[in-house]
Amino acid sequence: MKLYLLPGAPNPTKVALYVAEKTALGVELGLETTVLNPFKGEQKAPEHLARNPFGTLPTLEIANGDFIFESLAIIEYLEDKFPTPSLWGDTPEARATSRNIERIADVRVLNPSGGYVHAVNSPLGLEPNEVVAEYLQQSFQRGLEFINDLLADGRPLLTGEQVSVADCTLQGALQFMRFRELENLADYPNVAKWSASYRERETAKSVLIF
Ligand SMILES: N[C@@H](CCC(=O)N[C@@H](CS)C(=O)NCC(=O)O)C(=O)O
Repeated sequence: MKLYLLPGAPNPTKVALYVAEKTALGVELGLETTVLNPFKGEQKAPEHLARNPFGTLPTLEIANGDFIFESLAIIEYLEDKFPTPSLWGDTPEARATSRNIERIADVRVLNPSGGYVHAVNSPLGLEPNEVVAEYLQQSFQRGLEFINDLLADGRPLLTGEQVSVADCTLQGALQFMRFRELENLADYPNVAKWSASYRERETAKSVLIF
């Protein structure tokens, strides 16, 4: 399987952290990874558009030659291929809860914070837009507030004692804000504590560049 990534970007980081966590648990995923250079526009080059017509990353070429280009679909495919140990949890209830938290981290934090970064200080050189930035900031702040409350019970990781896909997703989002010096967790002390602790993991150190 061939996995294509972009450095520092939220969705590729989510998948790269998932791969690092799964590998650290002893699973050999058998991935050949290629990192594209966004500053050279490699994600919009004809070779990549042939894999993924949206010209985005991550993209995974799977066993039958198909290309999968939604980060969660990539993770679910790898979970289906390598179900144990699971990065969702061991019971239907644990899996439902961790999927719920992951969706909140993705839909309510990663997506709006990614758009916010592009509206304020885009690494791809997009025009700043204050109105869009304000709207997206309010949106991801609500997501962070929820996660901050969730962590108030002292759990070390987002779904409890064990690492899950949710941790990978939230850290992918926060790293992108750090990259553009826009991360501000002052109002979310539990998220700040979780993030500092997560970043001490060897898996995180092997992936995160900001
Ligand atoms: N919904 C997709 C989003 C993929 C996406 O937009 N990736 C961004 C990086 S986070 C990208 O490739 N941006 C470069 C570009 O659009 O040129 C997913 O979950 O993977």
